[in-house]
Amino acid sequence: MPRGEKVGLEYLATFGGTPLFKRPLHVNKPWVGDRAHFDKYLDTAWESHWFANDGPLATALEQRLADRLDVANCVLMSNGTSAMSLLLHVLGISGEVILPSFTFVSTAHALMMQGLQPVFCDIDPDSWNMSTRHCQTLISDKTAAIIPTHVFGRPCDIDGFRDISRQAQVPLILDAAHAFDCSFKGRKLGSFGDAEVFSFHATKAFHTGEGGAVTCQDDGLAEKLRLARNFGFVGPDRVNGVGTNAKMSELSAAMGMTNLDALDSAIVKNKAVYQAYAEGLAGVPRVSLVQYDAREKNNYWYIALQISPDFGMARNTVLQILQAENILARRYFFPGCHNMHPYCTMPAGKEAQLPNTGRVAENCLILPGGGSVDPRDVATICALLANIANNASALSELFRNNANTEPANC
Ligand code: T4K
Repeated sequence: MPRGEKVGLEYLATFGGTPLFKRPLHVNKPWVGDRAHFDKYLDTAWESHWFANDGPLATALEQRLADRLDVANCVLMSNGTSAMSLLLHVLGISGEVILPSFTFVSTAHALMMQGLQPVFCDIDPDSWNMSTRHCQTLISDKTAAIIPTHVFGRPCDIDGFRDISRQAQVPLILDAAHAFDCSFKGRKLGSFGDAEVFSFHATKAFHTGEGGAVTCQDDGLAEKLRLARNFGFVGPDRVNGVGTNAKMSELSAAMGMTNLDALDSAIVKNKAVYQAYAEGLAGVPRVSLVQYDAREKNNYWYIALQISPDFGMARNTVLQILQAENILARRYFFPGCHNMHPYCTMPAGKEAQLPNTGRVAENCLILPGGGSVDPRDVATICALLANIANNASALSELFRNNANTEPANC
């Protein structure tokens, strides 16, 4: 019997039983490539004493990433949020920007810091990506750009957004933070829209510890980004405009080179873990696992679940039970950006009508995934979820009198 099938509910850790896992299982625990490769790359920085400012490792990594994604330019940055901020800055736009509320809050913050107004758009209930239909209704003469996210690596409706952005004559920026090495119509993400923005944070499918990039086909845009990430320097003592420090260090680039060497085998492992979940959850009632289009390239990094509203127990109670067992599931992206400060106090948040965002944010759960999870542990997690699902009503009864102590966001 898989260990998750604790026979009596009283053995659950939330009721004082021993947790199923001795050590916490994190969502998106970083994976790493070969230590010997890392040492070799670090040695080059160590020996040359070159650690920053367009060093040889960062320059080589940019070229390898551009080749891998089949895009003309990859401009590395210190993280995904700086990449987005700098892109907004060099585009020189002003006004409103349409983005999903069901995404990481960094994009809304980047807009605010560039003096732009976020306009939150609802998602499609099946893909969880920004809805083209709703986006169309939000376009106005103040719209300055559109920024959909490829949520959990599944491409948004790129063709639909391209049409909308062309008609409105505004840039289309794609947030590809989750989507490294994923494809749309057989082509890797990175070359669509006016630009795509990646995060290479440690918790991403491909990472550099901290890092990010803007990819684009336009050489002029790439050049502006390269200057702006280095204070606008066009040569020693010569600055041509406002810039910042958003450069990637050679240490991060060494991590990136190492992980790129190992990425193919890492994705094979991610897929095995995803498939173990797909098999383990197949018979579990009223939960559905996010599906990846097998005709496309996927990184299989996110294990995203939807708990059906008729599950018999609130998603937050499921989360509480899992966490007590040391399965540190997360609620990305709860409660949706429009329900977070400061957006919930602004008309952009208060007046937003986003029913699908609300439903998905209330019912989603992200489970530990990626190659650092042992597929046998996946069997245990799935058996526990089956046990919870099959006893949801009885368990809910036990939780009924628990006060909800979570403070409201707004
Ligand atoms: N757009 C989208 C769609 C994004 O998802 C993100 C970032 C961005 C843009 C912005 O890109 P960056 O500026 O971050 O490059 C985490 C990540 O920090 C963030 O990068 C990510 N999205 C977001 C979805 O998740 P938190 O606040 O949830 O992080 P934290 O510290 O709670 O860690 C998440 C889990 O990973 C925990 O279970 C702990 C585990 N973990 C974390 C780190 C850093 C590890 O096991 N090892 C580690 O080294 O934001």
